[in-house]
Amino acid sequence: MRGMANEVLTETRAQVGIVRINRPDKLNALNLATMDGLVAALTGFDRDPEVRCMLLTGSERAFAAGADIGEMSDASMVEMIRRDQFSKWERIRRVKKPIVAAVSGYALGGGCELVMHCDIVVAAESARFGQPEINIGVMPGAGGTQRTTRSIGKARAMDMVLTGRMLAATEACQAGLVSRVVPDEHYLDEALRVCHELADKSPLALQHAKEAVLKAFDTTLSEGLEYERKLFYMLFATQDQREGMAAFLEKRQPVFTGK
Ligand code: CO8
Repeated sequence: MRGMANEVLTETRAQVGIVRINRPDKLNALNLATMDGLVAALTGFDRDPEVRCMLLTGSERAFAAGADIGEMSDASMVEMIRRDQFSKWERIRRVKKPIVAAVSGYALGGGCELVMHCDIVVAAESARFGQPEINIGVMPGAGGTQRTTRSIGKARAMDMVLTGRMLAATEACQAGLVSRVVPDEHYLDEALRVCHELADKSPLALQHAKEAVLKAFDTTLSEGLEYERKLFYMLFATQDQREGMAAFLEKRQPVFTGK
């Protein structure tokens, strides 16, 4: 793969921006350099008009086993505040194009939280998900108490966050943390297939749809419905809406240009 920083590798394949976390010896623990690399890769692809969606993956043994514990173990509260690591996570949260996670091995702590920053999650059967921070005397800090609760409900979120127990891929899928589980050897192919499928759709419709779904995490139902309606109306100002509906009526495949 073409590089950015060594910790994060990037590559483009037919309008899909591929981002790979590359610290396999450390189970892809997310140190500061890796987080910088991730932000640069994802925001770079978000700005690139040739890219329509992103695939985020790790290695076979680990998507990411959490924040780098060695980098945090001696830090004071003031030092942690000064590092302001969460502004990087905020930046990833604001990525507009869809991100598909291809997860194999461990997705723990910050790794599981990173999965929850993605939009569609494809997991290998042997993938494991967890928020084990409680076992090292802390708690989740990059959304692990909030996004788990909203996506899998209080009972399961409490179980994960308070016990640190790992969920197997099928359990994570049943709970709603993951959307597809495939045999280990197919997880990357399947995620890439999803990406290519997304790349053929209207990029503006995708971005608006992503924004609307994420709004549901953040607002009341009536405000969310209002927001959805406005985004829906806005799409009628695009050529892609004309093209999509005309193609349906003419019984042909649409060609979306992002205009
Ligand atoms: N940080 C640093 N190094 C790690 C981490 C990690 N999170 N996880 C694994 N490693 C390293 C190990 O130290 C080891 O390095 P070395 O070979 O140099 O000793 C190497 O990766 C391989 O790991 P193991 O030998 O431990 O492999 P095992 O197969 O025996 O065990 C486990 C795999 C179960 C995944 C085990 O490595 C483990 O428990 N890892 C830690 C998991 C964890 O606690 N994660 C949560 C971290 S805290 C967090 O994520 C807070 C997020 C807050 C938001 C982020 C902003 C700061």
